[in-house]
Amino acid sequence: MFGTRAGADRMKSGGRTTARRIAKVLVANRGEIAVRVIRACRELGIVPVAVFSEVDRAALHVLSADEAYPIGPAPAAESYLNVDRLVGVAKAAGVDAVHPGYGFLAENAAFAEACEAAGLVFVGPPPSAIRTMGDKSAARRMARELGVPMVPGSLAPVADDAAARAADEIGYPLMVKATMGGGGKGMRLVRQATELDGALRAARSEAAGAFGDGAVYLERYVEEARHIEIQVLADAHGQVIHLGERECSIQRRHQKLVEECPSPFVDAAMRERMGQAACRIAKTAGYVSAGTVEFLVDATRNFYFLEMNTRLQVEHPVTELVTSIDLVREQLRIAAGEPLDRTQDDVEWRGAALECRINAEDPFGGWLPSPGTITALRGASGPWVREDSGVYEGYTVPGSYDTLLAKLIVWGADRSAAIDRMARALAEYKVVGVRTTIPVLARIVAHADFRAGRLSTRLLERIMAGEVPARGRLRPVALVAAVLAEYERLGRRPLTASAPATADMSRWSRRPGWRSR
Ligand code: MV4
Repeated sequence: MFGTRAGADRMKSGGRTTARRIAKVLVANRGEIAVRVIRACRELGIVPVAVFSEVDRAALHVLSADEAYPIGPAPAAESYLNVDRLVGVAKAAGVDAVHPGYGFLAENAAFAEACEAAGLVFVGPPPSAIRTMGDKSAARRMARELGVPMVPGSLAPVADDAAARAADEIGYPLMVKATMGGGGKGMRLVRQATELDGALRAARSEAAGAFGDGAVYLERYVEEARHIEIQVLADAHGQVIHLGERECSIQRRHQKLVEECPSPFVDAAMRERMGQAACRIAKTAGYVSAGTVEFLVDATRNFYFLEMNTRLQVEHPVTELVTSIDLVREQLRIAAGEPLDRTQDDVEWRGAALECRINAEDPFGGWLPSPGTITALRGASGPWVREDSGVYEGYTVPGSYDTLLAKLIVWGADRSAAIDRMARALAEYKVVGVRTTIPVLARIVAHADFRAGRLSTRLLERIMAGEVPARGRLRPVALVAAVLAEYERLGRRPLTASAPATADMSRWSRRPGWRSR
């Protein structure tokens, strides 16, 4: 449909669709997700256009696009969050549409509106759907009206003087959550009534700082909860399908490290029920494009609606590998007014996929960001390994943005095969010059509890404390990955036979002083 006459013909024929030919797209983002969107554009014959801040002139997404435009200084507020600048560049470049990626302006209704007002297609949901779901109270009321299970709590934001009574009705422990928040910001656990005032104050000030709105609501705390989300796809013609769940296996302070599809906790019947609930929520919100409905799942498999993310998510590739559906391609097709090309019955789930996030952070040094020049880089590849990267050897990771460098995504016939493959891929992956999360990821996939699908919130703490998995229960491939990672962490030379005389392998070993860069 892209790069052909078909879209234009449909528009001329005056059918009920609002088909628009999309020939050129502005990618309003940076890093790996900008590269990911550019790849989808290429496969569809769409001309990709990049934008860059002053420190991103030589970034991979800029090198990957056909055209690239400067949008301002390094701070995101002056570049990647600058609505007027982005819309101005989009018009000057003559694009038909704008893809926001994730983060930055992806869930900003005003940006979607500004695009539409300028005659540009926003590759995402309508502004009204972004607004409804951005307000967690409104989203909760909608879910409640649909009869979707929810954690007991307040449906409207609570005032300070009404909070104590509302809290007594809900019962302790409970959570204070930012109405305009999401992803854990402006969220506090309250174990007993004496902690309520302090938690309210802390959540309100964090929410006011992060979202410009200090409104909060209360929710009963679900112990030992799992965080499971459903991917949905909705077209502009009222069709909504779900692509099953993802589970964030391991996270730290709401930063995800490992994600997977399917969840080891979800069976076909539960997937069907959660999927139907997610589709009903999306449909009622007038949702269009790819979106994600988040649920909490308790120990006895009851699920509760949490919130809807109105964007493409970082972890979308695990769903792509298991369903064989290219989510960015579908977003672009949907934005062009195309109907979904399959029904719910056509969606099939095959095997298992895992994603590990490789961040430029020092997990053994307080997880501090580790910007700097990547002096040596060897990615992972081979059968059923996908690397979505935003960096290259010689690239200098700026300190101004999120630390995500790349994502390693693998597919296996089952979860166990995928874990073995991830261990192998992590053992291949080498980054020199900046510290990364790779050693921790290698420990995670080597851990018996992770392999058994026991994904408790305390697992990462135990792994970081250096707990050694039970003897004899470790798969050799995972053992190799973990040992290699440990050797590198300790600054030892790799355990290899002597290298060919002609090859300079020295940069692969971390020489004393590399820390100082
Ligand atoms: C909760 C919860 C327990 N009870 N809500 C985490 C991300 C954000 N979207 C919501 N989160 C939670 N909400 C209630 N009512 C526990 C979490 C939570 C969590 C859930 C699953 C897996 C890991 C977690 C880590 C921290 C908090």
